[in-house]
Amino acid sequence: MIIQHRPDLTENDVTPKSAYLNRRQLMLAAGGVALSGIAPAALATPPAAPPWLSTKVSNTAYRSITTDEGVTDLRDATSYNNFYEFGTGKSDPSSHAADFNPYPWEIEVGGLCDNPGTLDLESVLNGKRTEERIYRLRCVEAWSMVIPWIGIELATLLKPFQPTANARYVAFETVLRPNELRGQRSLFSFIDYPYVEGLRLDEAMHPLAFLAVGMYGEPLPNQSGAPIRLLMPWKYGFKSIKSISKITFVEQMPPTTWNLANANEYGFYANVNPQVDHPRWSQATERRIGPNGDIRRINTRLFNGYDEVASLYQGMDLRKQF
Ligand SMILES: Nc1nc2c(c(=O)[nH]1)N[C@H]1C(S)=C(S)[C@@H](COP(=O)(O)O)O[C@H]1N2
Ligand SMILES: [Mo]
Repeated sequence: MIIQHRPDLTENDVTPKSAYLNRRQLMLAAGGVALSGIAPAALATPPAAPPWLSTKVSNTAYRSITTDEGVTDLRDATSYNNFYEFGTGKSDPSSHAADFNPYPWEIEVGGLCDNPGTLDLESVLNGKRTEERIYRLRCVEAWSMVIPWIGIELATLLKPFQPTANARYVAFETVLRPNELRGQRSLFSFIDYPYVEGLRLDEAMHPLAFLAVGMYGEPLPNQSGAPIRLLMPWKYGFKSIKSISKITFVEQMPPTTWNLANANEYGFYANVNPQVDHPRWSQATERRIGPNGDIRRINTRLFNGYDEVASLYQGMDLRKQF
């Protein structure tokens, strides 16, 4: 993991940021691990982000969405992960993060649009103001975190490609690199690769749909989906696909990884909903992994508390289209 001090922190900084930065330094100094059962970080060092990216991310001054909920420690958010490309254990992504080199990076955008093309990461961000958004992340497994991401609205990336009138969905793909991603080499896997996800076009264009290139003031570490990943804060975490290398506008609802693995348990929409249980467990509550590794059980909210998305689903039976 790349650790740098933010040169631009001032006393006027909002407390969550200063608090988590101090906390991070403390945790590093103590070599501490806040969540029990988490393996210590691997010794090998992952490839460093290019300086232009570190600068752009750490210079992000615009904080568009904040919260008064306690922010999860960086240490927990980057050592308790789901990223099956690195393995199925929660500590596998951070342990094996050094195997993966996401630089340089390209995203191919195509399908039903007037301007298909391939962008490198620099072009994705070029001329765009990055912003910080503190989002709740609610995994379908019933744990949750509160994480400060840095990035851009998904719509600002998508619109210039000019999706055509018959484009009704957007499909996303994670990079396929079995040489670097050991989970993609494993003979027995719960899921197929590449990891694929999808959104209805109006969901993708919603202002809350976000592409992150950083978190906690730094470029994304590999275990968190470097160099660019989706965040759909009103949906279960598996919709928030990591390390995106391909985006395609399509007419039909695209296949999605967890739905392919088990359609009875994981729907296409995957909107957070405390009234629609997973067949094997309740979704009414969640384990919130909060500051200082403190874990408490809290009630889960419809759309993870992001009520402003409700109009997207008017007239739909959310039990059937789960
Ligand atoms: N490519 C890819 N993206 C992925 C996953 C994955 O296994 N592979 N796991 C998903 C799941 S289940 C969750 S909960 C979130 C976890 O993000 P985090 O590890 O940053 O908390 O990433 C999602 N994105
Ligand atoms: Mo998840």
